[in-house]
Amino acid sequence: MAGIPLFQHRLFSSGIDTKRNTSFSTLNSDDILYFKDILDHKNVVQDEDRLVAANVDWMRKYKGSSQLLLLPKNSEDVAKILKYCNSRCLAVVPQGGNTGLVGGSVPVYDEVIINLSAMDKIVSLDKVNGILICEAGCILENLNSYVENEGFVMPLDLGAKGSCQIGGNVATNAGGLHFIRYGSLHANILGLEVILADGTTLDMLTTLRKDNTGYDLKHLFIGSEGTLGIITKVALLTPCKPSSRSIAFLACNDYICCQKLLAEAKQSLGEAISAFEFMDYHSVEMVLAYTEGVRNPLPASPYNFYVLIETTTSDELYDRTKLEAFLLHAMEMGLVSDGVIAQDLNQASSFWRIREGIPEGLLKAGAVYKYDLSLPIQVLYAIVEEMRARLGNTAKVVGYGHLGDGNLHLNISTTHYDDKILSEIEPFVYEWTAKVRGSISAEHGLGLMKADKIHYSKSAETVQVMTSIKKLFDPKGIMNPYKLLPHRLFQD
Ligand code: FAD
Ligand code: 2HG
Ligand code: ZN
Repeated sequence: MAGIPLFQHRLFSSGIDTKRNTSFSTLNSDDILYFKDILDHKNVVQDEDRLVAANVDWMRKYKGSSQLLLLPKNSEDVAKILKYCNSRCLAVVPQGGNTGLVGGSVPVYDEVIINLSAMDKIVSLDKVNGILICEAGCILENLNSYVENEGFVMPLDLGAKGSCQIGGNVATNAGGLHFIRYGSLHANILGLEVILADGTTLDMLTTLRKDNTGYDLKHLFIGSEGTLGIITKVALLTPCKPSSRSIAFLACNDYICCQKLLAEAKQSLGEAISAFEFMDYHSVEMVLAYTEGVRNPLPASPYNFYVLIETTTSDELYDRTKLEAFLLHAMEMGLVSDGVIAQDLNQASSFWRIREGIPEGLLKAGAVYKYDLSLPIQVLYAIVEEMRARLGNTAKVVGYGHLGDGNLHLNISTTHYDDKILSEIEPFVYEWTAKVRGSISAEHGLGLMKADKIHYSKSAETVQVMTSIKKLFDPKGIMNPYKLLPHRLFQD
């Protein structure tokens, strides 16, 4: 076996303390022979460099010690792999583009990594209804380019689009930048094919808009983070591609102005809004400092908040006139201190680069503690200010996110991970969120990071039902163990 140490007990830089489930087997040479028998040899990866990359997450915060990476080429391969792993009690971690932000996509110990990247075929596009069927390993950006050529767009967009896979998006129920317009994947996914832990294929790959024949099981897999089965195919609705897109980059003096601007935008721009993103001064400072070629389109004098508004319609003149009139009105009302509308596609993408570049800027700045909160809009920024006051100059606290959806990304940037700082942040951030009846995961999921924090957002009875569902679908608990639900619920 490759020389990666096999831990029995792990304490992560994120403060998570867990023990390896002793009922899981460890990989042996017969297992490798079996996988080489059912897959091409090149898709049974034991190469140390590739294992190192597959064992660590995007933030380089969570590291596993898996000694095997499997790359199935089709659903049948996935079914054979899972059936075998289940019979041998070998734990597995499904992996897509490995861009997840909660430590869900990498092993905790020696789980076998099943990466879907070799399953990247488009099956069909119904051009009358805009229904796309594809394999789970298709990269989001590639899917978008494909459907755009046919006059459609993907109903979701995110900064990680160049690497994340549609299967990973479904497994995390990713929200992203156009949620305000197209809603959640629960609204856009029409069908799924899923392989369960024991290798059973659940064919739910329908393309019907309406189907009330019993429980709609596909919804259980949307947001299940690889804990119930592996998503192998996806059928989803792709909206018509809007022919016009306008983008404004605005500055606001305070958070109240941002809120009022959102209310006004909803009133005046209505169904045309496709994004309403906000960034505080500190997050913009972060992206400007760490990303080459990105500059603030507004004059150097710093503003406390920035808002990016995008409208998309089928009429360019209408779109632009509406956004200009709105901007003028917002300035007259004193909600906007300065603002600029993109004059061409280059400028539009440079505005988006500022917003989409924040996670990468934070990554380059050093260690980062990420919190992805759903909060009532009135208090959404208060937690950022409280955290800043609490941490003083030990850390940089930044707040940004999908204001139009009530989703704050609270990020705390430090030079290195430090238990003392973490103890100042947690459980404070979770208790605060629970007190205002928010959610501790708006769109990133729970993964390993928040598996044992679920009770802050879900009642004991709800967690109990979730645990029963997990045990029903995956009685041996081999699917992405230690994630989403508290591990202690599965220990004898
Ligand atoms: P991975 O990271 O590989 O996996 C994520 C989880 O899904 C894991 O638990 C994994 O086990 C499971 N999984 C993956 N594939 C499958 C499958 N086929 N079947 C079953 N389970 C599977 N998220 C948002 O919601 N909104 C954003 O705006 C957003 N922006 C981001 C920007 C950046 C720069 C980055 C790095 C991340 C961002 N994310 C965002 C996080 C988001 O969760 C992921 O980008 C994306 O949805 C994960 O897809 P992936 O293919 O990389 O999945
Ligand atoms: C985004 O909206 C992503 O950019 C990442 O969801 C958020 O880095 C984060 O905290
Ligand atoms: Zn986000």
